[in-house]
Amino acid sequence: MSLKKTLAYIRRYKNFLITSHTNLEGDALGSELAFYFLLKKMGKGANIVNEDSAPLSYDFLPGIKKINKFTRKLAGVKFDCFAILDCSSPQRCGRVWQINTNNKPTLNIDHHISNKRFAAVNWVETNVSSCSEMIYRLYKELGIRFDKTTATLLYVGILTDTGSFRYSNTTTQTHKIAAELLKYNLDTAKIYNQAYGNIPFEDAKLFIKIASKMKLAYSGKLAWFEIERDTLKNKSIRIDLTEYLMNFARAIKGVEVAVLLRENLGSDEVKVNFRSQSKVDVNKIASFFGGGGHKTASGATIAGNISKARRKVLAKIKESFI
Ligand SMILES: [Mn+2]
Repeated sequence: MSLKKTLAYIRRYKNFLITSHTNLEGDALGSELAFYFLLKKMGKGANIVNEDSAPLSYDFLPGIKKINKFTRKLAGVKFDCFAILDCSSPQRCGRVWQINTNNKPTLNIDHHISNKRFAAVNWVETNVSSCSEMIYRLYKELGIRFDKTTATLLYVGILTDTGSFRYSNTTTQTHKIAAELLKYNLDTAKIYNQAYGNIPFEDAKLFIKIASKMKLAYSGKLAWFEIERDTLKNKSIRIDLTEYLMNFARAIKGVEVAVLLRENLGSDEVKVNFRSQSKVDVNKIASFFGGGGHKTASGATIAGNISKARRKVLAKIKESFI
């Protein structure tokens, strides 16, 4: 139903503004760029504007230079349809959401279970691995051919959102799509190394420093870390530190939930990331704190200092183990 409306919007409008969530990662960037190229192949205009800049580790993505970080100048960009990808709520777009002062039609394409259905057209599929899988579907429905660039972008989106095809969101369909994308001459070993290798030694040391302070609770079912404000001050980190830490914690025997608490630079807030093996629904836990995400991966921002946030979060998670 909403796929039909999505296709109608894509056919009807001529100039698109594309955005995604803050803390950009592979699926957000891959689906934005693949959607951008889809529109270009249809002869339409498109601009990508995000609240945040793309992490340096995604420099290798074809077309990455098309991605703009929000500035006042970009607030004047012309568009007749506003597409928000891989993003569950307007708050997660940051200031980009406010560009739409003339209330142009909004289109939300997303796979988060916590999606707020905030746009005029909401195409939300919570059983697919990634937003990139949905963009793949658009190419198919619209009869637009893939090429090496677009196949790479969608493959990277799927690769990163499935944790390299190992999370429970990986389906038969996910593998079928990946198999088709591989036909476009993709060097999967090279892509994997670009996405997960190339770790600067400074980043590795930072990872070790934080990981060495990991703690277990609730009979080893919870692993948690903290990153204090000063740890990341004046550091430019290339890797997705959260992903590395969470995957490390989740791989430990007996751990069912992993939590990372990070003091925000410049404000009295704590950003909390949650990961679960499968049993515990961390979307529910993050939603309790005003955030959201997926059943096995979610996040929230909690006001106050880190020790208060830690007490609240640990108490809430305890309920899942009783
Ligand atoms: Mn995603």
